[in-house]
Amino acid sequence: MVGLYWFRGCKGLQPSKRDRRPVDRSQNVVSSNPFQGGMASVRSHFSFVFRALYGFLALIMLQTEDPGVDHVVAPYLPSITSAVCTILPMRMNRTLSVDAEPYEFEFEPAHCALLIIDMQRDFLEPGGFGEMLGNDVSQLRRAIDPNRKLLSAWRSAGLQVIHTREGHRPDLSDLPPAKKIRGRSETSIGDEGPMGRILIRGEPGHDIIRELYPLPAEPVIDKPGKGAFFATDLHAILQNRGIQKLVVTGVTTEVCVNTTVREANDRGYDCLVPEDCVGSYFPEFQEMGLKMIKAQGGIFGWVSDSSRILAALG
Ligand code: TIU
Repeated sequence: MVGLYWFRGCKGLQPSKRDRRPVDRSQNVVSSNPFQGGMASVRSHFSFVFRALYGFLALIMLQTEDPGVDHVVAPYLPSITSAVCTILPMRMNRTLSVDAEPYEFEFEPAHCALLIIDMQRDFLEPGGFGEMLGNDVSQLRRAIDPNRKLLSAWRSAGLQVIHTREGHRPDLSDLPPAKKIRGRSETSIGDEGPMGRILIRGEPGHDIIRELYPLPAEPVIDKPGKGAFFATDLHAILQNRGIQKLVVTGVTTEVCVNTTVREANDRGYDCLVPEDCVGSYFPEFQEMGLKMIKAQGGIFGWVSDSSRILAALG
């Protein structure tokens, strides 16, 4: 009996017609946001308060030992369910504002994804390929903890997370010869490195560091280039999930993060880069890579830091 009422109440869990709005692919941007303001919002708050009251009553009744409690409680279960179903979309569709440069970055949680770029073992771990090339990995490693905190808050809020990894097929069929020979290094992509074959999918060094390891539900984009949109299905995933804005973190600031933010900007996404969540082996590139993004009124994005994003998430 209780189960039946619960099931009926859960109809509200299905996306509304608004949320199932079509995606305008010809323009490469998603349709307008579904946030409701004004009277609709006031009505929604009232309805939530009343339904929450009923739900509260039902919870008190659940505490009783009365064997007939099923009959008493059942009528209120849809109210509990509706209250939950109402407050979740309300929280997801509110507009949040992050203190940022060149001006505040506004986003609705339901339409903003956290995109974590290439936090891979070979780039970040001591003994990896990055260090083998003579780079100071501590310059990148200081982005780990801020990323961990931001990722944790993003997950707790039920928001979308996407990870990327730079790498190639084991047969190197997607590796441009120009990229293979670039740098004239003795050891290059596809060769045996300190953590397996360098930048090859499936090798230990290619995988994401333990601290930021993806959950099963979080898409991982395997990208053959520096930008996360080149030769990947990232744009399709973002469009299908109604994402309009991105918080972009990861490494390295001036290479894969910068390239991805530029690609995203050209496809109609607004990007916010928290400076403590991105890293470069070179301090001067870290500084300039961020300056370039926010220059000229935010020529291709916004810059802030993780504490200000966490403050906005509340
Ligand atoms: N992810 C990324 O930035 N790949 C690089 O190759 N970065 C360098 O800085 N080399």
